[in-house]
Amino acid sequence: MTESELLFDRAKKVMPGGVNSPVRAFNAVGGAPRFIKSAKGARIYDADGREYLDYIGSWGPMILGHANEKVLDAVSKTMANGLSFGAATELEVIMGELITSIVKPIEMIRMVNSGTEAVMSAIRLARGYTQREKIIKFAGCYHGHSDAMLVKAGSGALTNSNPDSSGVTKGAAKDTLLAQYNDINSVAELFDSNKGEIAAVIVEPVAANMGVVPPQKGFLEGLRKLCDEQNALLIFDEVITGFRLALGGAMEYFNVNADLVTYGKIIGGGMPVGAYGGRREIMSHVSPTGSVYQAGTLSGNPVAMAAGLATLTELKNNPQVYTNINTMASRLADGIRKHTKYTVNNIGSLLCTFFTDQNVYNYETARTSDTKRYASYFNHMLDNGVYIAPAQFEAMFVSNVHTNEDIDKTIEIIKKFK
Ligand code: KE4
Repeated sequence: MTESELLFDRAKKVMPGGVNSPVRAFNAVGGAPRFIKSAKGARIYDADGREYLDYIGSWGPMILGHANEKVLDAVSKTMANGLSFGAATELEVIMGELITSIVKPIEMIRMVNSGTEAVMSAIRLARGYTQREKIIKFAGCYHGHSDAMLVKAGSGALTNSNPDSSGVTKGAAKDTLLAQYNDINSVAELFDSNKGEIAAVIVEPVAANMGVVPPQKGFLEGLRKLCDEQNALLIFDEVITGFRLALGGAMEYFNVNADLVTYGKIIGGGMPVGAYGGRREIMSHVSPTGSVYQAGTLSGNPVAMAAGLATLTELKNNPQVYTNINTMASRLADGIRKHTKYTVNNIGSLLCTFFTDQNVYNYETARTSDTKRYASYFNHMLDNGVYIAPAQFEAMFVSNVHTNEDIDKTIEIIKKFK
């Protein structure tokens, strides 16, 4: 048995499915998940010392690559002063000033510890601010695992066939209305049949949890218009797209402003960080200045802030990162299209190969994918030293330390997949 298999046997005795997050399990692709021992740049190394070219990057945070010197240096310097105080620190102020200086529509921000917490808090704020209760989400979009969001959710919920999780009560889910991604009429119909009751529409501006599904022309603009007409808030869940699609995220990339934005992943540089932000007149409703309560022991943790600040500062000072990662991702997508008959969606540094011959533009079309074929593809890539998502309904992430040689090597390996 390999070290990963031995570790997996032990893990299954003490953790559900042997993992601390279902998407890490290999249920959809078979075999034991690889237990990772270290990582550097675009490569990860498993417990058996095997090297993999990594296109997950911890599900998005590692846009600068693993173990970036500047990030590690910032973390080690900060942790020498203590790990957590449960009190305000200068680093949180610097983080707030940096994000609000980069993302103009955000005047105030609150740090939390995960994307789930960011979304859960933003939903509560939208309801408190509008005094309305209903929320529109899109089938196949994943916004973390808070109860109200586990309705036709994507990512691991979709992969493991529980998009409507058990344990979520009817009461918790009754105010979550479902629309279809890229179908603005499905949203208009919900507004019409729930007049004056909808607090917000939450959307992944690029859906990346049913595989990668970019917004069609006019979709995001249409959501903006409907929310303005109906006095509802538009929430962009930018946990994946934030600081990835552009420094200013999807709002900059598509030139559409949301009222609230949620972040995770990249803003923590690999440490547990989430955040939500928006206009001052909305954010001022958050405790302690307002009546919407939200709190967290480790929110704005100094060590996590140091990792996030080092990452965002590097991105701000090196705008060519975006051209670099987008060009490489586009080359990879073209290479896969050239050598397979499958649908490849790519936007920015995100891409996904759908094992279907149909265009994939929403939950229904994403689900035409042959997940068994994807499993064979995954294992072909893994056996050849390339680490992609162990599930069809996820994304590939290209980092700034992937090279053209890496892309060429990946395409060569894909060419051999039969
Ligand atoms: P976290 O709570 O996992 O930090 O963030 C939840 C979340 C919210 N919104 C979007 C758009 C997200 O993609 C996520 C989390 N993404 C998954 C990967 N598809 C995280 C991986 C995991 O669950 O382990």
